[in-house]
Amino acid sequence: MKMFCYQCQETAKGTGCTVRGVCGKKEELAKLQDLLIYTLKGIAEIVIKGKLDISKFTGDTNYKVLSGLFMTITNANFDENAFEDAIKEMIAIRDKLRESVSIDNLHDAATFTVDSRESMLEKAASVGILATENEDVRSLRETITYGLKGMAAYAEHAKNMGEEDLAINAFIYEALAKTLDDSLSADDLVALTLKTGEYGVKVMALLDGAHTARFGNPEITEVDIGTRKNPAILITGHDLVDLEQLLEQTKGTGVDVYTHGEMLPAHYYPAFKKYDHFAGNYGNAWWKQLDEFVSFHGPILFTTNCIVPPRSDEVKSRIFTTGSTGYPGCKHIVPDENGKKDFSEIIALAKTLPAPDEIESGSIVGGFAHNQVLALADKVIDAVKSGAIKKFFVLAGCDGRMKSRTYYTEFAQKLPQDTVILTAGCAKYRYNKLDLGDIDGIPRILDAGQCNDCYSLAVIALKLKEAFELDDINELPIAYNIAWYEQKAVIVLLALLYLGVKNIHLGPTLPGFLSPNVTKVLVDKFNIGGIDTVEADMKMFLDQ
Ligand code: SF4
Ligand code: SF3
Repeated sequence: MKMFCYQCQETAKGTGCTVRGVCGKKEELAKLQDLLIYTLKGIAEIVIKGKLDISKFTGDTNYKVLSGLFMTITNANFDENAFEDAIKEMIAIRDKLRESVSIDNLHDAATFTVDSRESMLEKAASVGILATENEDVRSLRETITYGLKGMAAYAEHAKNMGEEDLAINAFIYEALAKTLDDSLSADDLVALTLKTGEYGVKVMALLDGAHTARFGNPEITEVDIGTRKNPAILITGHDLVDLEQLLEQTKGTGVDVYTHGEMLPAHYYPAFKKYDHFAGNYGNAWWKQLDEFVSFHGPILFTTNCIVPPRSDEVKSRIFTTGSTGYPGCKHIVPDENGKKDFSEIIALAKTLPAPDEIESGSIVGGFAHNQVLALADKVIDAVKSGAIKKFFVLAGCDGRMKSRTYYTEFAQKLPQDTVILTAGCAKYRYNKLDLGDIDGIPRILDAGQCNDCYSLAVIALKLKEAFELDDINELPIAYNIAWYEQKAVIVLLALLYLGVKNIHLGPTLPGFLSPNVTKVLVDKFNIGGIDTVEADMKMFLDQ
């Protein structure tokens, strides 16, 4: 076996990528990612055993740990050199921390040494996922680690806006350290998995607060999906601070800015409406980029996942990365000491390239985050009471390449007229351009935003529970049919479980990292299920 990775939904045969990732990740990259995670666990062990006060850390150590986790998320970073540099940097930080305390019996992760790429690869071969022999312990350790990756991504976004909650960083250290601890039982790790969900809620609340404080509350917005005549830049990923800087720097240059994939919800924020050159959304979810980037013609800025290895050098020459993303041969833009990123090279390139080809026209409507939906609460509650709305369906999460995901389009199309879809994340592209009409003026698809805005859906559910004076969130007429792909979806799922949501159906396949016994625990405790045919599932959900 050359490598082993089973962290995403598209893992080979549903069990693990062993030769090369379906995502395009090669053996060397997979191993460097394994070693980076191992190094971060070593740092965590020193922090926990040494009882270090993380609020006293200098030099952005806490942020760098978040970034280290973030860059290993599926499709975030394909640049081996970036991982080699990160490993070296984290080992230097680890060794400095270790020198500041005196602790006996540290784990190898806190002490190992490597001095070259070769030695890194050699070390990585013995510290990957399969180093944990017990299948259930491995499954739980990985579930926690993937949840932490998603948590780190959201914490990093918040920190980019100057917001942090050190209790979240402290939990990340605690949980990472515990994934090295052989004395913990499977039950201990189940408890830690649920605690990861608790911190998942906290981090999404933190990010929601940071976004809305800085950019305002998302509001109902019609987003153009056609094109204009000017040269343009396409921005994708989830980082709204990068978008803000790009919009500022493109002002008055004659270059338009379009969003792709998970950047679409940026249009819903009041702060971005003032930019006339913020033209609209181009294309669909991440996996369609291979075709859509060709017809876009202009430069593309990746702020976070999901990158698909480009097919041609022409497209590659137009790709720029920043933050935790990276791709070999593509220019990576780093901030200066004040956090400012210089996008002038991207803007200059845009001016030399043709305007995008129009691939569709019209508009889509979104902006139904918690504040906007709660502003409509009376209307929504009346519609439920009168029976005009029988059920809400949370169809949120990630999109992906698998053909079986046409299930979600068909499911949305076949839902009865008295149902409303609540969505967030790039999963929405499977149905957000369908004309499903409205119920007494309430659109039948309510898009709350990015994957992290699944938090909004939880807030809406909790408020409805209060409004209907129910004891249990599961008594609400809400069904959860969630699509997942990468590790942010893992933290969203764990957060929903922590909030007590039961009967979640997860598709298009259940995670390969869940062992049969761990799956059984989730079924017994939360009645989690997979998906079947559209007809069978529709009947099952509507009978609930
Ligand atoms: Fe395979 Fe997914 Fe891992 Fe890529 S991220 S190597 S597709 S399991
Ligand atoms: Fe999508 Fe990659 Fe998960 Fe933010 S952009 S939801 S998959």
